[in-house]
Amino acid sequence: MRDRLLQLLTESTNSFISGQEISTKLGISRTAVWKHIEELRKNGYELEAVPRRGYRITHTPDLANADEIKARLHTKKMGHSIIYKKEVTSTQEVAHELARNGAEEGTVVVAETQQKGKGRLNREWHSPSGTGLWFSLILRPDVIPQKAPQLTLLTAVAVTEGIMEATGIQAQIKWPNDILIDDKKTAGILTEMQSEPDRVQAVIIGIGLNINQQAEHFPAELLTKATSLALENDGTTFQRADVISAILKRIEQWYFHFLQYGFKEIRKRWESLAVTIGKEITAVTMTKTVSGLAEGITEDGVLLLKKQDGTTEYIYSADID
Ligand code: BT5
Repeated sequence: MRDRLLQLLTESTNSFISGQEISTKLGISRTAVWKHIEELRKNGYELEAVPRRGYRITHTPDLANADEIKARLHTKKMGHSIIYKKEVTSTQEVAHELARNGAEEGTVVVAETQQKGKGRLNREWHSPSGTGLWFSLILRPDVIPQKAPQLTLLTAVAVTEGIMEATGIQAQIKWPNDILIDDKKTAGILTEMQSEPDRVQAVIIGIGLNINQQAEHFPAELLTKATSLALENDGTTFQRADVISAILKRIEQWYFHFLQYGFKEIRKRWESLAVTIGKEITAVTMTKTVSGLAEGITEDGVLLLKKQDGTTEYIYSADID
């Protein structure tokens, strides 16, 4: 109910909406409307109430809970079920558990902070409370496990486009899973899978996105290589719920496209948003270090590196310098 009330109020931010209209649209009594409005106030909303005109939101706190996100979502699947936690070890862990227990596709787990946010290869993901978006999304594509890396690239496109839509900031993608602004990392994607040998059961996509951190929120070792959307916006903060809903919308659009038409268009879009392509780079894999010209990606999302001797190396997983 609260998410529908918020939707009505946020859709009419400049004009008032009367208590009567809210009551009719939501099918609840005027007293119930009033109680919900009081509840919003307790949660940090400021609402103007004018006799005969109704209510109008004058200040929205930066909350990224289920009601706030749902109030902004117009998706068919993504985010229909949102599990919001104040604190978790890792949203990936919670999402894995839910997926094993049959959670539906599109389920989102979002947390204010993670005690053990993780990156690839069990690296740490710094997730300070209330500043960024730390969330995991469950997908259940009917594809073979080898196709799962394509979903990392699809997500990178969706995150980049979602950031642009919600904030006007142009980010770029660094293969395979980083989103950068001015060469500094603002988001990372971690794709994990539950699968049988020939069939994916669930793909858990973890997204960590720095939004409202100021410089003092970053540990010293990250300051030189990480940034947040607010830092790229002269310190002015954003509503995290606006950003996550824009991202979920884009993920849904591209995911439905992927299921129907495959990876071709996504690959093109990915290449147009990527910083990596066309540059001399060094890829550090688990077993070796390879330098060369990043030519593009294959249909499966594998990075093509043209070496000085003219041969092409296929890079499946690496860190890029
Ligand atoms: C990633 O790994 O970039 C994937 C990060 C995914 C995090 C999300 S948050 C929600 C979900 N739940 C989780 O537990 N995880 C996912 P990787 O490419 O391995 O990069 C990790 C490296 O990025 C670290 O070793 C640091 O150098 C750097 N790093 C850590 N925290 C950062 C942050 N907040 N912003 C920018 N860089 C960070």
